[in-house]
Amino acid sequence: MIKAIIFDLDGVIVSTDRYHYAAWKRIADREGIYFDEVINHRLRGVSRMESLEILLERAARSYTEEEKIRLANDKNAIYQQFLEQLSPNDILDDADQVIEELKRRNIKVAIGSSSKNTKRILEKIGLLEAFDAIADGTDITRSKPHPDVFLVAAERLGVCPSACAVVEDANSGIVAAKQAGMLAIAIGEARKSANADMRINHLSDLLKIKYDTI
Ligand code: B16
Ligand code: MG
Repeated sequence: MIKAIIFDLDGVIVSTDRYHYAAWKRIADREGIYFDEVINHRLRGVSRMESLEILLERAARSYTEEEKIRLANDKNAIYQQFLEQLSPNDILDDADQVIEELKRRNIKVAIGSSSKNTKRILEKIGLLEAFDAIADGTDITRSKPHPDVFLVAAERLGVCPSACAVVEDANSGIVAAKQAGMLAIAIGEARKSANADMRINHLSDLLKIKYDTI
């Protein structure tokens, strides 16, 4: 029986993915490294430093650890400038209403995001208080596809992993959910993932699932 739903943030609750892309693209252009939206797809759900390693696969030279940290910090500064524009209008797919209705039905709700900017983003879109628990990039050292962030979320909710479902837009997150022993519900891009247990088109589809029979 499913008692809790853990939501990915980037690409599920809010479209910060376009800001990640724009910020990485600026770094890549500055360094003369080829980068496009297809490569960007591989960055979904993975940590900032791992994202940088993917971007540097196309680099003509190698970078020292110090240089890598500087590039990652520069990217984050650009990304954080974009985040300033966020408002409750950026909430995707009536996520706020779906979350409230799930809570009304006694389903616990949490965020499980690889981002270290999670709380800043939730504050900007007015959802910082909406969740029963938040687990993010500041809680873990291994990002998705490792299960760690979802296991932290389950522990904070006080719900055992097998009673949790995860809603994800990235294959890395779907794999992480399965590694955590959770039900993996795919939305958006992740619907292509062979690892998903269920596929939905809209967040409101979450209200049609009979959680007490799963
Ligand atoms: P930050 P999610 C992930 O968020 C993003 O999908 C990924 O592109 C990003 O690199 C990662 O957060 C780290 O973000 O640089 O803000 O710490 O999909 O797990 O909500
Ligand atoms: Mg995501």
